Amino acid sequence: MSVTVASWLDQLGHLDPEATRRFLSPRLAELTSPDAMLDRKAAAQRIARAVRDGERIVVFGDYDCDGMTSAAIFTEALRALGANVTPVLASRFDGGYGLSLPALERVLSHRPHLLVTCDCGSSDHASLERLAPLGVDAVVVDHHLVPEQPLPVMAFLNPHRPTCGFPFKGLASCGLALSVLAAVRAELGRALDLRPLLDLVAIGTIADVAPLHGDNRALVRAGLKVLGEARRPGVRALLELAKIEPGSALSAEDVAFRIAPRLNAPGRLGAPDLAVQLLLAPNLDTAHALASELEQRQLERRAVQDQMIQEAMAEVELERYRERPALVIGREGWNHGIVGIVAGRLASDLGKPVAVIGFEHGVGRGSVRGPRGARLHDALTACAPLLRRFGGHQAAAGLEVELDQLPALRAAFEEACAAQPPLEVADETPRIRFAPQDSLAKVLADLSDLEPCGESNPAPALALVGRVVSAREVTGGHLKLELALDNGERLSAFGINMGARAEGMVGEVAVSGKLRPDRYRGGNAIELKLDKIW
Ligand SMILES: [Mn+2]
Repeated sequence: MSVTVASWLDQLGHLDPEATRRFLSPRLAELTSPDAMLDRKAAAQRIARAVRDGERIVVFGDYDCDGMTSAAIFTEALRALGANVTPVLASRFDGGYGLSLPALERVLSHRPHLLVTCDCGSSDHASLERLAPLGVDAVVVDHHLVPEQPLPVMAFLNPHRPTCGFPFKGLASCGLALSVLAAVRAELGRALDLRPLLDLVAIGTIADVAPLHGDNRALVRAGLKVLGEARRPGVRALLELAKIEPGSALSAEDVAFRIAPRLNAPGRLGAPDLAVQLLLAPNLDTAHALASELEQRQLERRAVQDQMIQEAMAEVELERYRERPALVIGREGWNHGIVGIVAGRLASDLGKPVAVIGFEHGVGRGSVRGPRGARLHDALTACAPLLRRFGGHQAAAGLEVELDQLPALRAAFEEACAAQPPLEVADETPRIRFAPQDSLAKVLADLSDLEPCGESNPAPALALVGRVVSAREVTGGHLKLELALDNGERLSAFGINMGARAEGMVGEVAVSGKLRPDRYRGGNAIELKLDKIW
């Protein structure tokens, strides 16, 4: 192993060789034993009975990637076991998150004997209570926070239940779904290969920003491989849309930025079923037809988003909101499936907490985002008397408000944000120092063993010192840099929007960035994508 990556592992605290081995090559065979997972057996027994007796099963998932992949996993595996299964997803425009009453109506229209909810259900008491009198059994598979009030269901599988002894709390719902299916398979004593479902587990886990350590690291590492093989028609069509060659090594970043947004697009426009149908498409023809519809939604989503950002920024300039401590902005007709993306963009551009609200008939639903460290839930709590509803986390929250409360909300939210201690803007990218005895190719290969990188396992940037051979500004204001390293190698580096730094850049420089194969030049060329120049 390269000295560079070995010293990084030291820094991470991987001093024990066995723990290091598990980190670098996690195995599915070493997943945490699921025996202590509360209600796993009960869930599997009830689902197995439905399979055996040919009962109608509805699998209900939330509208995001974790919910839809969980629903797809249950649907595909249970169908393979011969079950009668219909997937149904929550809709942002018909009931919103979780098993709302309108969602329950849609579930019941399929006249199920058994309902399995995934990625939601833990706090849907009102809907779940209605099932028993109708003779419908329910199994909840979820990983959201658990209210104290007991849930009226046959089995409630959620590692966050206080009495659940399963030690790894980081599984997303898609990981839980896979585990339940392994138990169903055992109950039925049937052969069923679960590995082809790992691509869906990778998508759901990464998109849900679940921690990429422990069991998730093993699941996602294996899942990315299955995803790259693209045997699933829907995945093959998705990769084509994202311009990713089947057979290439996918990163968690590819999933987060190129695959998940496409799957989310239909749900943001009120048609989440399209995405789950694509994931379940039985052949390439169907997959291609669904994928081109999906791409339409993706383009539509982007157009709506751009329009909203433009309108918001015009108002920011007109009303001089830049000078305010926080931004509250809302408009009749803004799509509330997209307000979250717009709020995130404005928060990062303006560097302050932002609430973006879409109003319909005088009632607004909005998303709140802010710079790292902002305490958004606290700020909303201070505005509670003005809100119909609010919830979420410190880092991302949602609200409902009436139109005539907007000016008062703006004043109260600004005041609450101004009262918070100033944010420390820290550069949080972990950096790994290049050891001159290594070759770039060796370091690049070792860095790929750290994948999947993302939540709880950030991708380190490589920091190195080199002598400037050439530095020039290229079209678009970018920087093209050629460095001579102490180990005798040449390295070309590329800095987005760093073109102005080229002037007068001579002698030794210290830089950092992401090392990657230079696909443009082909062969085994390696390039550094700069994130910082000292
Ligand atoms: Mn989830």
